[in-house]
Amino acid sequence: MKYQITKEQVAEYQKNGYIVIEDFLDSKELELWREVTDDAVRQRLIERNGLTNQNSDDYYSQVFLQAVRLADTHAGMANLMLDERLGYAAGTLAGVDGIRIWHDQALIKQPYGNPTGWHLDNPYWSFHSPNALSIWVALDRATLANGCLWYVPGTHKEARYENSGIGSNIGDLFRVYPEWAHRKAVPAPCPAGAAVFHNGLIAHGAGANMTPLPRPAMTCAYMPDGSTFNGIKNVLRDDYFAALKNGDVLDDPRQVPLIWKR
Ligand SMILES: O=C(O)CCC(=O)C(=O)O
Ligand SMILES: [Fe+2]
Repeated sequence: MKYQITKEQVAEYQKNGYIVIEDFLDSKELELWREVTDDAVRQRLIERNGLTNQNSDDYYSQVFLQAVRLADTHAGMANLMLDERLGYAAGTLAGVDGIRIWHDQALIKQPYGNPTGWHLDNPYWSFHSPNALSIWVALDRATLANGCLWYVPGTHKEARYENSGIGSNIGDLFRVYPEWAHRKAVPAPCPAGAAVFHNGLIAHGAGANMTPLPRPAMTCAYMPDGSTFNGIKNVLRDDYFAALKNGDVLDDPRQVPLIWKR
C-alpha cells in the first residue's frame, strides 16, 4: 500500500480538495479488496435488512448499489478498514492528529447506471469538520465512459453546510451555490487500485455508466479525532444517538473507531 504521503501531495490535496494516488494498492492487495468487497456486498444483499439502497426501483437505486458500514457485519472488511496505514494517509493529507472511521461504503455503479448528482459529503454526517475526508478506491478502472468521479477544484474552501440531495437533476447543487455554476469541473479517471482522497466539503459527482460492466468502488469516510455531534442522525446507532447532546465529542469506539493517532 502506497500510504506514505509527500509534502507535494499534501499541498495538492489542500489546494484542490482532492488527489488521485495511482497504485495505492498493489496487485495482491487489489485482488483481496475486490474479493472482500464482493463477499461483503453479496452477504449484505442476502440479508436485505434495508441496509442497502436496492429496495426500490427509483432513480437513486440506479445511481449505484450502496452498502454502508460493511465492516460492522463482515470480519474481512473490518480487517481492511481498520488498517492504521489508511488513517495515516488520510490524517497526513488532512493535517490532523487522529482519524476515526465515520463509515465505509461500497459504491458500485451498475451497468448503464445513472450519474451521481453533484453534492457535498460532510453536511450529511453527524459532525461538521472542514478536515473531514473520504477515500474512494477504484476496484476496477474508473473512466469517463463508466462513471469516474468529477470535482470542482477548490470548492471545499468556500462551501457552507448547505447541500442538495443526490437526485435526478444532477446539477441541483449549482442552484444552491450559483457562484460555482460557471466553474470548470475536472474528471478524475483512474486505473484499478488507485485511491482518490477528497475533502468532505468539495463539490463532486460522477458520470453515468455507459458500459455493460459495473464500476466498482470501495470507500471510507473519515472523521478527525475530537469532532463533535451536530444533531444529525445519519449512521449513528439509535441508542448512541439518543444519548448524545449537541457538542458532545464523538468517541464511542464501536461507532467511530480510532484507526490512527499521530
Ligand atoms: O461513486 C460515486 O459515484 C460517488 C462517490 C461519492 O460521492 C463519494 O465517495 O463521496
Ligand atoms: Fe460523495
